[in-house]
Amino acid sequence: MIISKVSARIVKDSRGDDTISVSVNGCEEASSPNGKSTGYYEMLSYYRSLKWCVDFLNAWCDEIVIEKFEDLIKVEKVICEKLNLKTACEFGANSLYSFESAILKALAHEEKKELFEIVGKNKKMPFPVGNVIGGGVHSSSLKDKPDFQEFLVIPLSKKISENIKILKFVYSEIGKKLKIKKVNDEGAWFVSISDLKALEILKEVRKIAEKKFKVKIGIGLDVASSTLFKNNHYRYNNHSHNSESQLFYMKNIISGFNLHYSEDPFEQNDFASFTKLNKTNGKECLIVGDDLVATQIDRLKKAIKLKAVNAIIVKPNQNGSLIELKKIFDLCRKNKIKTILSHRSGETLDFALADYAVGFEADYIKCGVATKWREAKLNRLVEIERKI
Ligand code: 2PG
Ligand code: MG
Repeated sequence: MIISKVSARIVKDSRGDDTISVSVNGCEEASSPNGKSTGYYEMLSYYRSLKWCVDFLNAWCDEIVIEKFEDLIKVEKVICEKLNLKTACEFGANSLYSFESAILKALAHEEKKELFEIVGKNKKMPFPVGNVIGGGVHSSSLKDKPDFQEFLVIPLSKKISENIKILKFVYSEIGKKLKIKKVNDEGAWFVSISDLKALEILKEVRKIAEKKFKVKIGIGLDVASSTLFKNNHYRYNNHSHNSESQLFYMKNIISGFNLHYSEDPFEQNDFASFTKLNKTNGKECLIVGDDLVATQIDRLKKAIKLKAVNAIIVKPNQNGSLIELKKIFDLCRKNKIKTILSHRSGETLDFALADYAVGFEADYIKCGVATKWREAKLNRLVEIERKI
């Protein structure tokens, strides 16, 4: 395939914020989501500005031959030369990701293949991680909301269609229990409730669902600690912790609620506390770095060296380069670090995340439960399961 025509435009994400959407050779568009609890170490979304990147792509006239995934490197080289950049990621994580993803979609179209087949030879179905009760900055307009950003459910059946059924059941049972209809940025229940009460409800509903479906179901948290951390303390609604007492608090929550998954239990610079928690609780629970690693290979290498995590979140638009993403997945596999390919809180209807999860062989995919933006990815996973 030769890249002959590139068109880019500004579209809205699920929160109504602007983002970029790109199409190559008139094929299906690829767009980028937007985060809200953004990490300090993620790449900037755009070089100069969104409008500037859109204009740059619309003026693209380099005819590059793309025959396989690895040929994306040719595009990255041209971008670096044109803009005098050290790495193509500096073109902006949103602009680079949507451009590269649009190229792969066009290649899949031309080769009459599925996108996931272009991404990798092996295929693996991820377990879904669904956000069912919301808090933190994703529920920022609510009073007395949970401090933890996300209360997560992880059904562990081998069949994705079964897992999605379980997720939806748990989500709706919790809604009934809480007697609410409002949802937050990610479609999770938007409710004034304490962290511990939310965890209790999760535990109760998990028990009901495990009995009904006869499947093991994990529960978890995205603490999103960097957003709680101010002046060296984690500031909760009714209490505050220094790093030592935060460690104690997290250990107790993991053991007390038998958590399968704990994301960003400490702020993005505190490798040392991650290492301590991984040492004591890493056998029973995934100690997941999101803002800590921010989908940056150097930070991943540091986390591996310090044994700070046993799992990481990978967000394509924290980095931008799909070539780098592949390296990150390979490095994780080599070091037995579990991978969770993740959406952002401001999503688009693009379902490519599902194809990347399968093609990159992610262990988990975090993409929410309800709302059309999250369901686009889940439905695509079911379609892929049928095809493979
Ligand atoms: C997170 C994400 C997605 P945001 O913290 O893991 O749930 O949130 O996209 O706002 O960074
Ligand atoms: Mg997170």
